[in-house]
Amino acid sequence: MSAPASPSDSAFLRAARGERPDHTPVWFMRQAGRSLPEYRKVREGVGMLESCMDPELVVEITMQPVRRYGVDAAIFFSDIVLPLKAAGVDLDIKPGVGPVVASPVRTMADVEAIPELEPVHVPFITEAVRGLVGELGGTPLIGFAGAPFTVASYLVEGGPSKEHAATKAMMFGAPDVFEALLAKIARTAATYLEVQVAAGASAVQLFDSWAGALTPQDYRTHVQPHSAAVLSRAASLGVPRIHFGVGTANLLTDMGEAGADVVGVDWRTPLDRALPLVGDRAVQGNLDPTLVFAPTEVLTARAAEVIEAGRGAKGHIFNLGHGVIPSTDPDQLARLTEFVQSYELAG
Ligand code: 1CP
Repeated sequence: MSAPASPSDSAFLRAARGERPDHTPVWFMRQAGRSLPEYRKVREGVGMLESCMDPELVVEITMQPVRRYGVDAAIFFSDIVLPLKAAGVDLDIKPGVGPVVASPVRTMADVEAIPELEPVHVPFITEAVRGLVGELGGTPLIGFAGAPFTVASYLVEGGPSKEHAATKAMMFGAPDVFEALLAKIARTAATYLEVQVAAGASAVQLFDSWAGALTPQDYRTHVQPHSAAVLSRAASLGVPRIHFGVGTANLLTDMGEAGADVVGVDWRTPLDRALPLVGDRAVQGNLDPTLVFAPTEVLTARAAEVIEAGRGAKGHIFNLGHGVIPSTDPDQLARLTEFVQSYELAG
C-alpha cells in the first residue's frame, strides 16, 4: 500500500476521527519485537531498557514492521515502565519475564518516594520521535503510555502477575495509598504522552492491559478517574486517543467514557457486541492473535468477519485483539495486512 501524503490524510487517522477511509487501516500491537528476525538481530547483546533509551535503535526498531508489512501506523518502540525508569525508579525489563521492580510499592511513603516524571528526564524520547516522524513521512506514529492501574500492578507486585492480588489488596485495604499511587502514575503517563505528541506523534494509545481483572464498580470507583485524568490531559493535544484493555467485555462503556476517541477491544468480545457498548466512538481490533497459527484461508476468513462487523462502527481500525505472539510467522502478518488493506469496502 502506498503511504499517504501526510498523516492527517491517512486511513488510520481518518478512521480514528470517525471518517470513512478508502480501506480499513491496520496495524498490530507489538508489531515490533521478537517475532521479527531483524529485531532479534539489532537487539543482540543490548538490554531492553537500553534499547528504549537509544534514539537510533528506537527509530530502527519502530520502522522495521512498517517497512516489512506496510502497516497503516507505526507504534513508538518503548515500554509502559520506561517513564518510571527515566524518572528514577529502580526497575529492569528481564528477558522472558517482563518488568521487574527492585522495591515493590506498598506504603504511602513508598508512593511519595516515586519521583515525578519531567520532560527533562526523557530527551531521548523527543529525539527518537522527531527522527521517526522524519522517516515515516505520511505514515502516522502512535505514541503510548501505560494506564495507571496496569502500571501500578507492576510497581505493587514487583513484576508480572496473573491475579494482581497485592495491587487489589491495596485498592480494597488502603484506598488512600492506592489513590495516591494511581494519581502519580497518571501524571507521569500524561507527561509522557505530551512529550511524544509535542515531538510529532499523531495519536496516542493508553494501554490498560490488566483492567479486565476489575469489576465494573471497582473500575469506576478506583481506576477510571485516573485514566480519565490522563485522557483529559491528552485531549488538549488535539490527537485521537485510543484506550485499550484485555478481558474488558464488562468495562467497554466505562473505558469509552473515560475519554477515548477509539476503544480497543480484545478478541473475546465480537465487535458487533462491542459497538453498542462503546457508543459514538470508533473501535480498534480485534482478531484473535492465535489465528496466525491457522491456515492462511482460515486467518483471512476470520479477518473478513472482523472487517464486516467493523462496518457498523463510527470508525474501525483493524488490529489483533492483543499483542503479536513472539512465535508468530511474520509472513502470516504480511498476508493479513495485504488482505485487510485490499478488502473491498465499497457498498
Ligand atoms: O527483550 C524484549 O524484546 C522484551 C519484550 C518486550 C517488548 C518488545 C517488552 C517487555 N516490551 C516490549 C515493547 C513494548 N511494550 C511495546 C512496543 C511497541 C510495539 O507494540 O511494537 C509496547 C506497546 C509495550 C507495552 C507494554 N509493556 C504493555 C501493554 C501492552 C500489552 O501487551 O498488553 C505491557 C503490559 C508491558 C509490560 C511488558 N513489557 C515487556 C513484557 C514481556 C511485558 C508483559 C509482562 C507481563 O506479562 O506482565
